[in-house]
Amino acid sequence: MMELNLAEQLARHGISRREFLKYCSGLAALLALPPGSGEALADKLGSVSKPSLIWLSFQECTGCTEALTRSYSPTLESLIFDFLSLDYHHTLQAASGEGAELAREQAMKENFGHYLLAVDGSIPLKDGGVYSTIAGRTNLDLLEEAAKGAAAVIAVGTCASFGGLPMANPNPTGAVPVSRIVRDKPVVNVPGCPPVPTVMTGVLAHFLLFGALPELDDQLRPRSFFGETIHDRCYRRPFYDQGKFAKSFDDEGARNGWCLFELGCKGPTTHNVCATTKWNGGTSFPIESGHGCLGCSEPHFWDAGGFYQPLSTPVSPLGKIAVAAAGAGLAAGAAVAIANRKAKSEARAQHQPATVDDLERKP
Ligand code: FSX
Repeated sequence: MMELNLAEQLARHGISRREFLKYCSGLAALLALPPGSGEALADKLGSVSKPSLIWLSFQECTGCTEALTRSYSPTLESLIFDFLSLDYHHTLQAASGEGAELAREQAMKENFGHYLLAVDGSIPLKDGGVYSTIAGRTNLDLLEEAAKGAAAVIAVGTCASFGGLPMANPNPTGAVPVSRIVRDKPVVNVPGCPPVPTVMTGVLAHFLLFGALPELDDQLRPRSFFGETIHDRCYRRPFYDQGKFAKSFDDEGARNGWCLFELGCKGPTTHNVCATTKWNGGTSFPIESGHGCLGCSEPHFWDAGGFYQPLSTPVSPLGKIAVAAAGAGLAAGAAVAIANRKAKSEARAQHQPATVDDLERKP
């Protein structure tokens, strides 16, 4: 039977050309493509054939897959995800046991050099990697084998990108992120615990369109999605600039929708698109629900000093400047920008992923 391309499959699922164009225009804007490129993107994306995607799950909670597949239904994002040839995925595959492992080996062999490898979860290295094994093989062994034939590797979620919860102090399994293991293939980090589904599918769409990963920042994150902080685009930002802060979750400030900075919001030091794309089809995001950002897409967020502690001592000394500046009605935005730079530089010092130069080295 002739294989349908993406546009034909979307039509079969009742997605009109108009809806597809709308999605592509939004995606083009998120990917920072030139204005008006939505239609070209739709034409190209609509005609791609299905590349093989092999998805390995290591030390994680399955939240990343849940976020991607259950965000709301049916979504264009999830349909695009479906139209990759998903040849191996623990949670989603029908096969099990030896049959599943054979499918993985066959997909790697048949698509060597061309398949996409997605990894969620961190990799335990302590005690020979015994803390997480699949079919009797360590995560490290499976990752090294699968990375050899991959065109690119996508680290899905904060665990795969930065170590996440498994790597939190005292890191009992010796967990490390994907970029500490894979050094000779393009690696993109899509952090978030879990990551925003639109970002995940945006990275996949970029690869389908251009055969390459999008431009990355110094943490190997797609610059177009992680170039700004939550705080930069937060709808509560005017209250921050006016020095209007909720002091508790049930005070008058909270009821008035004032800034959650003093309740521990990590928006000023967290890079992600939650404030613009939001979750569940653009319905809401944590800050809109009345809870501060936890900073889940940044390195070391579990160890960063408490979810409900304001960005001040001892985590980020410059957070103090932000609070003081806001309180004094000074240039709080400038103070936060300084705090951001300091936080980034501290994060870089602690976390040393492959460099962008590494990514440009072809296999
Ligand atoms: Fe980690 Fe993902 Fe958080 Fe969970 O696969 S990023 S614990 S949402 O599941 O890896």
